Amino acid sequence: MPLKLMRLVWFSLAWVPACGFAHAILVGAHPAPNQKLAQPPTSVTLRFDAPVGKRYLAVAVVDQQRRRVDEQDAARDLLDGSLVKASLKQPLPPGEYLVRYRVQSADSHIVTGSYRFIIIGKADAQAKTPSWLDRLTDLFTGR
Ligand SMILES: [Cu+2]
Repeated sequence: MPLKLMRLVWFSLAWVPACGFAHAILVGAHPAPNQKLAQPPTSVTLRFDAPVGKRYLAVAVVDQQRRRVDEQDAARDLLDGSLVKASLKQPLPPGEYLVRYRVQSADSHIVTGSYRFIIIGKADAQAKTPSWLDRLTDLFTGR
């Protein structure tokens, strides 16, 4: 490789932020992203692919009016550092909620993320609104 090109490659690599370890990735959650729950959950549990740091750890759950609905007690599990749990106010009314989290990866870099879950009311869970397919089926079967 010509020296000039080698220098160019070296310089372009130097611009990539050094990162020795993989960043913490959310691999599981309860409630799960976009999950529709008939029963209000009592807590949010986040599972990462590796233990996360205690520092900078934060979980905030807000309703559609951006009000905090968590008990601001986010903490790692005592035995499993890859599990993070936060309690929720009881009981949460039906609606859409946003979970936002911030954790520190093993390489000290901060990872943030967010996802939504929905609590559906009991009335919503029971009343089944006919879909277009149901209506079409009704039309053909003459019901
Ligand atoms: Cu990193």
